[in-house]
Amino acid sequence: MFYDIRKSQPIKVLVTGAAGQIAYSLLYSVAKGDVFGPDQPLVLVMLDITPMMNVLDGVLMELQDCAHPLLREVISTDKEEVAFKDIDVAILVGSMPRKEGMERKDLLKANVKIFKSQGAALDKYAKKTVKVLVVGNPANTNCLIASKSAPSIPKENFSCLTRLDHNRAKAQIALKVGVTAKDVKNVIIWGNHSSTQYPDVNHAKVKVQGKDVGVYEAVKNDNWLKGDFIQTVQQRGAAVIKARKLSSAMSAAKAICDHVRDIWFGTPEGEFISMGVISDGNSYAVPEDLIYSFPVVIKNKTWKFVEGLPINDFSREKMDATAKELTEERETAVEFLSCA
Ligand code: NAX
Repeated sequence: MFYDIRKSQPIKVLVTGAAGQIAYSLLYSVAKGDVFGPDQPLVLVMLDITPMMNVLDGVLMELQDCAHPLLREVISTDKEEVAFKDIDVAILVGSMPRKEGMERKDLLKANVKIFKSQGAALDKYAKKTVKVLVVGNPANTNCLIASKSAPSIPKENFSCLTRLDHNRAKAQIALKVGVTAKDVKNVIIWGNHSSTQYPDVNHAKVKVQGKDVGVYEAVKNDNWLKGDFIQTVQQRGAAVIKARKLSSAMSAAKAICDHVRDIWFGTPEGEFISMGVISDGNSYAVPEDLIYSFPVVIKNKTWKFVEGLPINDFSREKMDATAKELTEERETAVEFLSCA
C-alpha cells in the first residue's frame, strides 16, 4: 500500500548551534529520515546566535536544495521564543567553546548562562513531553542546568550525549577482534563525557562465528583491555582534533542520530546503550542528582536503568572518579546558577 506522508502530522525538531559543524551533518541526516523514520514529516527549527545568521541562511538554502520529501518547513532564528515554541524534540548542540587561555571555571560559567536561559525557554514554550538531548560541552553539567531551569518538564526527558564514546568503544573492540561494529553489543560508558569517563566492556558481547562471547574471551588481551583500550576511547576526541585540526563532527552527528532514534523507537531486544541521565542515588552507588552516563534500555520513549550488573573493584574505582569530577562540576555550576 502506498503511504502518503502528507497525511501524517509533522513533529517539530529544534537543533541549536545550527550554523556549526556538527549541525551541518546532523541536519542532513534528520531531514532525510534517519532518526524519526522515512514516513515522519518534520518541521526543523534551527537556532544560532545573531552573528551567525548569514551562515544559517546558507544552511537553510542547502536544506531546501536537498529537496527532502519529509521537510514541511525549516525555520531559522536567533530568538529563543521562536526556536522553543511547541517543539517535540530539542537537540542542544550549541555552546560556548573553550577559547585559548580560558579557565575551565570560566567556560562553565558561560555555559551555565546559556543552558539556564535555554532551560527556561523549554519550560515556557516547549511541549511538556519534549525530549531534550544536550550535546554542547560540558554536556553532562549543561544538561543538569537545563533540566533544573525547566521544572515543569520531567527530569527523565533530559539526557546528554555519551553515545559517541559508546560507539568509539564498540568500534575499537570490533577492530581488535576483526568483526564489524554491529557484532559488538552492550559496552558501557559510565560517568562524564570527559577524559574521566569509564568505558567498561565487562558485560559486553562479541559475535564470533555466529556465537556471542564475552569481550575478554574474544580479545584475549587483558592488558590492552585494561590499558590502551580505555585510554584510546577517553582520548579519542583529542586525537581527532590533532589529526583533523577540527573536532569530531561526522561521528558526533551519527551518534546523535543513534541516541535520538533509540529514544523515539526503543532499543533492540537484549541490547542496552549508554546515555547521560539523572541519577537517583539508588543505581550503582552513583550520587543523586548528577547527569551521569549509565547503561539504559528504552521502550515507549521511556528509559530505564539496566539494573544488577556486577561491578568489580577495577570498575568501581573508575566509576567513583568520574562521579567525583561531575560532583565538583555541579557544585561550581550551581554556584553560578544563582547569579547567571
Ligand atoms: P561549532 O563551533 O562548529 O558550532 C557551535 C555552534 O553553536 C556555533 O555556530 C555557535 O555560534 C553556536 N552557538 C554558540 N552559542 C549558542 C547559543 N547560545 N545558542 C545557539 N547557538 C549557539 O561546534 P561543533 O563542532 O558543532 O560542536 C558543538 C558542541 O558539541 C561543542 O560544545 C563540542 O564540544 C560538543 N561536542 C560534544 C560531544 C559529545 O559527545 N557530547 C562530541 C562532539 C563535540 O565535541
